[in-house]
Amino acid sequence: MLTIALSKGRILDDTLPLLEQAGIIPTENPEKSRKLIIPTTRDDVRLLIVRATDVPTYVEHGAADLGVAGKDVLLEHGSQELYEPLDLQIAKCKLMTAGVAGQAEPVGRLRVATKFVNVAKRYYAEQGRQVEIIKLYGSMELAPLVGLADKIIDVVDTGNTLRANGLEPQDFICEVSSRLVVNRASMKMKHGKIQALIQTLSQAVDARH
Ligand code: PRT
Ligand code: MG
Repeated sequence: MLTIALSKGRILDDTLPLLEQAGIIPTENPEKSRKLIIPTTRDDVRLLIVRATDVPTYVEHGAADLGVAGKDVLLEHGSQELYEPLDLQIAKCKLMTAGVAGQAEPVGRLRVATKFVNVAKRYYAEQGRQVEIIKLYGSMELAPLVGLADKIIDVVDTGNTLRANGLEPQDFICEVSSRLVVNRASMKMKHGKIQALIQTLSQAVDARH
């Protein structure tokens, strides 16, 4: 059995067409179903529906053999334990800093609100900049508007969410796309099956570009 961890929303939407190329089609709609373990048309493959940020954890511990996670999530999770054999080139966006449009930088220590605490620490350490990181779980755009922070670090696609809140994208941190991740032990124990899947997915990705 191969177990694949996926999150609902854009990753699921963009991954299902790729999995279909490998004959893997969920037997019920994962977006609608309340089930968290979804069988597929291949009786040796099942899907686990988990939070986007939990995908690396399931795969690292071997509760899932494979998963699909954003590079932002992987950078923040920071595991050396995962193989990352394929860029699926889906759910693309950028990790950026953002702040109130037209507002000057504070002179002293910068306060940065984000759910990407580890990414933020690394980024500002590289810049040699003293910062106070404020951990948030969502609605980051609010923080600079109410004086909780000077800036945020978040993923940005169109920038519409920032602009709608009077913020502007500022410094580019890195490009983000979703990656196939594989558990190390699974890669050894189920090598044939996993290699075949990686190959099929890789061809499906190439065909789309
Ligand atoms: O929602 P949940 O808290 O469970 O987790 P999540 O937000 O991490 O999951 P999800 O499904 O929203 O995102 C999964 C992955 O999609 C992320 O880890 C990214 O790798 C990728 N991705 C691609 C994005 C976006 N584009 C994106 N635009 N993730 C989030 N956004 C947000 C962005 O933060 C902004 O608030 O969508 C909003 C709209 O973006 P704009 O710039 O187009 O306005
Ligand atoms: Mg979300």
